[in-house]
Amino acid sequence: MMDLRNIVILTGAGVSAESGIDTFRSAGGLWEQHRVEDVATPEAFVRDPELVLRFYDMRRAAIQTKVPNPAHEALARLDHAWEGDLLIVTQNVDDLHERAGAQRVLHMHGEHLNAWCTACDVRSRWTTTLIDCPPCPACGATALRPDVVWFGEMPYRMDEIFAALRSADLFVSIGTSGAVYPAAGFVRNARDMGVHTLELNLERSQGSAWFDETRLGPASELVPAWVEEVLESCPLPWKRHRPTPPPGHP
Ligand code: BV8
Repeated sequence: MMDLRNIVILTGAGVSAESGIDTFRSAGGLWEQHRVEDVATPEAFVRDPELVLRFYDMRRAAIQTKVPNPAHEALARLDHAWEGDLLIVTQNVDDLHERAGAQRVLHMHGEHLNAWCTACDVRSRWTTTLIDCPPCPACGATALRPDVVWFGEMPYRMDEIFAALRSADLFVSIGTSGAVYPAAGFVRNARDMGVHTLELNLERSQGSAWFDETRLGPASELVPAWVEEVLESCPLPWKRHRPTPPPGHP
C-alpha cells in the first residue's frame, strides 16, 4: 500500500441502500417514482410546494426508521482510527454516517434532518414535517424549506472539498452512479492532481473508466474489507489509539 496519509471518501446512495434507503437511479429508485423536475428543483418548490414538502417529509420520516449498515460502521471505524486527514464527503442527506459514529462527515447536498429558513437563513434540526408550514424556531416566520441542495443549486462547502482533494493521497468513491455533478467530477479532479483513485460499487458507474481501480460488490462487504486492508497495511504512526512503541520495542 502506498505511503498513505490523507484520504477523501465520496459516498452516494449506494452506501445506504442496504440500510433500506431507496437509491435514486436503481430500478424502482426514487427518481422513477418522481420526476426530478417535479420534486428536486427550486422551480418545483415555487410551482408546487406541497408536492415537494410531502416528498421530503416522507423521506425524512423514512430515514429515521433505518439503521447504519456494516459499510457505515466500517467508515466510522476508519475515521476514529486514522491519524492522517480523512474526510467523508457524502451526497446523501441521511444521517447514517453520523449514527454509525463517523465525525469527519461533510454533507455536500444538505441534510434531511435540517430545516432551512428562507426568511432568516438559520438552519434548525428538524425531525417532523414541513407540510404544515411550522414557524422557524429562530425568527418565527413560516418560511421553512428542506435543507437539501436541489438541482441548479450550489452544493455546500465546495472549497473545503477541493482543499481536501488537493492534499489527498487517495480518493475513494463508494455507492454512487457518477451521474450528478460536481460530485461525479471529483475523480477527474483527483486524477489531475495525481491522487490515486478507487471505486467501490455494486456495478460499474458512469465514472468507472476514470478510476485507477474499481471493485464491484455490495458496500456492506467491500467497505469493511477495504478498511481492514488500509488499517492493516499502512505504516504507523497513521493509526490512532495504537501509540507508537518506544524505541527498542517491536
Ligand atoms: C450545481 C439532494 C452549479 C436532493 C441531489 C456539470 C457540472 C456541474 C453541474 C452540472 C453539470 N452537468 C449537469 C449539471 C447540473 C446538475 C447535474 O449534475 N445534473 C445531472 C442529472 C446531469 N447538478 C446540479 O444541479 C448541482 N448543482 O451544479 O450547481 C451551480 C453553479 C453556479 C451557481 C449555482 C449552481 C446540484 C446537484 C445536487 C442535486 N441534489 N440530492 C435529494 O436528495 O432529494 S442529487 C442526488 O443524486 C442525491 O444527492 C444522490 O446522492 C445523488 C447522486 O446519486 P447517487 O448517490 O449516485 O445515487 P444513484 O441512485 O444515482 O446511484 C446509486 C449507486 O449505488 C449506483 O451506482 C448503484 O449501482 C450503487 N449501489 C446500489 N446499491 C449498492 C450500491 N453500491 C454498493 N452497495 C450497494 N448495496
